[in-house]
Amino acid sequence: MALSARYDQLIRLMLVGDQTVGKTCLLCQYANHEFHDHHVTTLGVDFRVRLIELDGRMIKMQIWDTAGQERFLAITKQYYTRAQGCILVFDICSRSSFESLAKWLLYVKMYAQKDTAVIIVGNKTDLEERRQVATATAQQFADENGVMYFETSAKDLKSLEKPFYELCRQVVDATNKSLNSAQNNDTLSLEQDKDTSKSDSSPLTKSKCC
Ligand SMILES: Nc1nc2c(ncn2[C@@H]2O[C@H](COP(=O)(O)OP(=O)(O)O)[C@@H](O)[C@H]2O)c(=O)[nH]1
Ligand SMILES: [Mg+2]
Repeated sequence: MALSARYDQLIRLMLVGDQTVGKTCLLCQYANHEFHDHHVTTLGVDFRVRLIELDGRMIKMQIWDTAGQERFLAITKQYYTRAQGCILVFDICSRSSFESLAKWLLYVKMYAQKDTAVIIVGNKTDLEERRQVATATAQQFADENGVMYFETSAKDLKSLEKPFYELCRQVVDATNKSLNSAQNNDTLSLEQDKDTSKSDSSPLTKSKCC
């Protein structure tokens, strides 16, 4: 069996955000340890994979890279529905890309599943001198929306490990939680079935003795 095929769980993540904030670069760096200086417009969607170990289990992350333009929304919409985790990316050197976060959050609320995990990433920290969005401002926005905030540079692989790891953890925890509650429901309905069969038998018992 190929090494890449050995995993315990597959999770689907998605990168969203305005055009040129660095979504494709983040993904290339995280999955393939490469950085590209030139911008190539993402057409619709593209994906890459990366395996990480979490609590002794191998998790295969399938990470979808979407185009930031509205004209691709019709295509990307269906990916929201399947994503278990979303990374909302903005460029710390672009105030407008930060202001767009409200719109991207709205799309997640509109099209993704209710329990989809979300994090916000402020990218391009290597361009600190051109920063337009203070860390505290972005952190406050994240806090107000109940999500975690991270800052990254697509040039620095180390800065990407934590956000992806945290999102992966949130998705795995949510999956375990829903599996547990499904199992509890099964147990409950089994017990209810037992009870019903008991009460079903009681009229018989009664009719016997009367
Ligand atoms: N300095 C710097 N440039 C970046 C970073 N991330 C992306 N870029 C550049 O920003 C441009 C747009 O990146 P891209 O990944 O194509 O953006 P996307 O449209 O969001 O996918 C490209 O020229 C990248 O080289 C980063 O962290 N630091
Ligand atoms: Mg792109």
